[in-house]
Amino acid sequence: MRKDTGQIFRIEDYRPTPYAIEKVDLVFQLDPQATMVTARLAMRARAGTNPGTALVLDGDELTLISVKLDGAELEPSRYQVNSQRLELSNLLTGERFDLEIVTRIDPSANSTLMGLYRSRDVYCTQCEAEGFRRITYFLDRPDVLTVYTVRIEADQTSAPVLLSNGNLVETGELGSGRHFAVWHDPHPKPSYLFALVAGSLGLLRDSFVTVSGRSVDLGIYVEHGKEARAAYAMDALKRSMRWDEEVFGLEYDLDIFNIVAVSDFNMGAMENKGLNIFNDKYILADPDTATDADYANIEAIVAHEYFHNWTGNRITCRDWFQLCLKEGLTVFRDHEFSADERSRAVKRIAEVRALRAHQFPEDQGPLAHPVRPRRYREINNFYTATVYEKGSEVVRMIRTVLGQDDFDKGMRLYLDRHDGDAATIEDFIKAFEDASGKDLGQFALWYHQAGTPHLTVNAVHDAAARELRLEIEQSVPPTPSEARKRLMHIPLIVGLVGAQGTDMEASAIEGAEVVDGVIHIKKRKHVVRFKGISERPRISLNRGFSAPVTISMERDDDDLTFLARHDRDPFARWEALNALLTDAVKDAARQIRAQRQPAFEADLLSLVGELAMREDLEPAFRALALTLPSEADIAREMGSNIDPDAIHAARDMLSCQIGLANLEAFTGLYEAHSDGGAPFSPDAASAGRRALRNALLEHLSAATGDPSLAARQFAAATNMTDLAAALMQLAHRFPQAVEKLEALGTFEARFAGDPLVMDKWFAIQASTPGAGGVERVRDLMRHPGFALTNPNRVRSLVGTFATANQTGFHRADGAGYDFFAATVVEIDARNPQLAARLATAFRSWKALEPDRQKAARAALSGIARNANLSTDLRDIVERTLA
Ligand code: 0A1
Ligand code: ZN
Repeated sequence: MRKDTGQIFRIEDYRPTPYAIEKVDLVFQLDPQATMVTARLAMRARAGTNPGTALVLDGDELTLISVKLDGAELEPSRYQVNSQRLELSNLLTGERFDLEIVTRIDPSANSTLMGLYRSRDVYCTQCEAEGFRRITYFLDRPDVLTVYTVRIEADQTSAPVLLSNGNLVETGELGSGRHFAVWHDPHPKPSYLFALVAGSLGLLRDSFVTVSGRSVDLGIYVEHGKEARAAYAMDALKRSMRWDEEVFGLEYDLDIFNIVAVSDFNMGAMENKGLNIFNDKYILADPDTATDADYANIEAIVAHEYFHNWTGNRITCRDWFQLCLKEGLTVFRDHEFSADERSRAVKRIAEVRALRAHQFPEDQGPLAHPVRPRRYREINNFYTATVYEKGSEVVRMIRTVLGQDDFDKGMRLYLDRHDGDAATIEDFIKAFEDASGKDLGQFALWYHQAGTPHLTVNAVHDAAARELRLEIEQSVPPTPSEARKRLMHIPLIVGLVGAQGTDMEASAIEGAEVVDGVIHIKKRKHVVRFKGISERPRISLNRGFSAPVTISMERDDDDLTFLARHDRDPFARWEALNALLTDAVKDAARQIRAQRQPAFEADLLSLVGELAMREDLEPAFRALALTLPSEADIAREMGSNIDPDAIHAARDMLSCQIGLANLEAFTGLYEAHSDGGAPFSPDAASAGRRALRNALLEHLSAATGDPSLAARQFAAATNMTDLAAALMQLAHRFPQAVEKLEALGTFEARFAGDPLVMDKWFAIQASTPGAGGVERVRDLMRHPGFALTNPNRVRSLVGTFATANQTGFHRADGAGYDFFAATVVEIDARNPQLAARLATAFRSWKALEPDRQKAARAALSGIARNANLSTDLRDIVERTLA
């Protein structure tokens, strides 16, 4: 494993390399334990580089075999080498020179899943962010772009498929059962976009004709026998290609686009030029094995990786501090794609729920960092919700601030001006400034300043003056490394809802710049006056979630109820209901902690029922209305002194009360939404109906305390969505019932041979509430279907336990923390990235009640005491503890 040097990388230290690489020829002689890699680099000294300047190439766990300079083997005295770097000092060559470097690597022993490794006998690569240096010594940084030609030699029987980036130029036989293929990628690219795949794989083929009439061969490579399960991903790919042409004017630029699905992958997928590599979880789907959520994820991730071809590949990042340049923008693009393909309203609510669940805790805890960070110790730890999801929100806000037309012009200018560049966030912002003529100086703080801004809003209606005054005050809480914050530019969309439920129009608005309904908050305090408002309106705040902020405002339950019924903005309508539900659970949890019996307002129970029944609303929205805030959502909203047991009990009681108050109506609605044996379709409308029915199942099961409805659904289910939802109710709500035991057994017997489906079985059990979670998860780690070496298995069992089992992980005696900490350390020895990511589950430990805080600190300190931690894990643990 790479040794922890403790080095901190700083943005201000950026310098271009003294040498450029004009082209590279790579030859891979693949062998499971001893792959030989020959890299021929055509080097050029950049203007201004002094003769003799050292060339320092990055490496990681490499064995060097030989180095040649301009064809002549170099004496070992002419270079310094260790497994981390190769330095050629006193490089007295001409402006141009050739280097040939031969290294040997062992893909079978590579358990980090970075560089060249094996996943079920398939050779594959992962090079972002710094994996290419595990293949050969190189200038392994994103601002070194070069043209790659790749020759792959391998055993013909075990590796009939040989793939790399770009276009296939030659194939042939080598004798002794070996063959080769040569790939050439004409587009200069950084090393992190290099990819190679070799193995025995099944293929689903298709083709796509681009807007200018070029035909592109499409291929999705999967495990043999699973080709049919790639059909949905292929469909999503073709829709993505068309959408990017129509909406962003961006056409694909090679003759081939391949995707490979592998079983062992640290993240979701990777956008390597012309050869995307995917975690198979985000490719494989059919009705029997994939849920509606799986289908939606596949569509979104296939689109995301494809969209990177322009935002990421054609225009890449100058350095890793600029990661959000490609990720925030590409997430924004995939969100827009899904919104167009599905329901925009429902998609937006889902995005906000995810942002609050993943990014808000990050921004409000010890791991907070700006969307564009200025320092890092381990770049792998910056593939975060802040860089991705908040980064996307910032792009969305640019659109809100500029309006669609200027946003489109700015995008066009950015794409034209920087095609082929390794760019920065400053370049990105400048393109929008130049295109719109607007100053985004203050707005740019969204990239530079960590923390979730907070708005305090106070509304005063003056009937005599026919005026509504909104006093809006902003603050940004301190975060690690930034105690003082500057004032932000926050685009806030506000609606004033009149007694008829329609929006009231003000005759004039003063006190802030208001353009097309967007209030531009720029000062610490604004008093915004809406003129000509004779009756008291209900205030619909932050419509469409126009800014990723938290807001406090006194609003009584009647106003929220009114907005939940009438607001024309679907996000704000959901938000009003969500606020009511969150407050109800918070209050109930406090009662329980004080040993008192909580009670819920009858009006709230019937409001939920009413929204669930509203035929004018789409089923997916009604399902969201029925979905209570999660236990983690409630904990986040409570902020401090958190007792997960009380929250769990309170939330459960509310579900039971909602079910009881609407028993008949919900039962009828549940029956009415049975699919009646109709063939499965993964489209959004059908998925919405299933979501509604499964949300009803939850409240009905809670209300009746009877497992039979879930058991019946389990027996009758004709698709994985309904099957898994039923199994979850049985497992989570009826731990003692025979129906639960039977269902778990049936599921296991039916899917034992399908690891991706078994992940659902593991996850459902890992998230089963109660103190027994630790023991259950520990037992399941011995299940033959489990493997500590496979990231998907680890995430579904160990990861789900720590992030989705509040009562198990946060067990009062600290056993959950201790078990988890020990497991993370064990994983770290093999796969540092995976271990570090898991360990972020501790990030909100300071919000817990004092006893749990103590236990969590002890577990974290225990991890930190290990002498041999990876840089990845040490970085997370030390920042979390600080
Ligand atoms: N660029 C990819 C994410 C990614 C990052 C690092 C990886 O290393 C294991 C893999 C993938 C994306 O945004 O999809
Ligand atoms: Zn991405």
